[in-house]
Amino acid sequence: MSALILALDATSRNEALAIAESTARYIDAIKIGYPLVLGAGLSVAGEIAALGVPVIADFKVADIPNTNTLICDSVFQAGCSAVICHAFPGSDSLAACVGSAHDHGGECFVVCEMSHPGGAEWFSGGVAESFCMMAAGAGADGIIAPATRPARVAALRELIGTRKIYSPGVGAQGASPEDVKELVDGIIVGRAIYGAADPAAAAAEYSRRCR
Ligand code: FNU
Repeated sequence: MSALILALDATSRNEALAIAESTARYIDAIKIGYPLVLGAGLSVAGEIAALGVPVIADFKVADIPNTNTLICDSVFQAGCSAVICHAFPGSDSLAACVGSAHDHGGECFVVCEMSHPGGAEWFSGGVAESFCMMAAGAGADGIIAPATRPARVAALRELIGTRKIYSPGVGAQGASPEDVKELVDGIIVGRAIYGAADPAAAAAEYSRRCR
């Protein structure tokens, strides 16, 4: 049983807000990222949050600590409840993201292994496990792990314990909610909902399948 997180990668503000409104009752959070924010501006985060849906900022923050702090502070001041960052810049950079999140009463999630086919090239061979340990050591609230590779999610669950796992890759990337819903805390679905002819109906169906 997992929460359902809508990855709202629509690129226009009006379309995004219409989808957010029509799907809000079926979803537990909305994840926004560069596709929407570069088109609509960061203020769209506050507009979505005003609908009563927590907003997760998927900026995969990956810079020096000071820049990470500046980015994360902006994200939380804009109304987001969580930020997603990368681990590879190092433990000090990661600590900056976690620190900003917690200073604002928010959460920080760390990408440990990516869901696309190329994600298996770089993140395998112990890298994802190292990132997972870094995330735990930095006090992060959870990790991102690929629904497209449930065995990898299970392996990372062993390391991350009771911290949260959010899992993208369901729908357009080929995975099903049933593949990981017992292993993770949140399933991230983008195109299969926001690109559907009836996004509300698609959200309702994914919500049913995540429970
Ligand atoms: P959909 N996303 C991902 N894989 O897909 N943040 C990752 O490993 C990761 C992500 C995001 O394919 C991706 O950017 F770390 O349309 C997109 O916003 O269902 C969403 O998850 C998946 O979208």
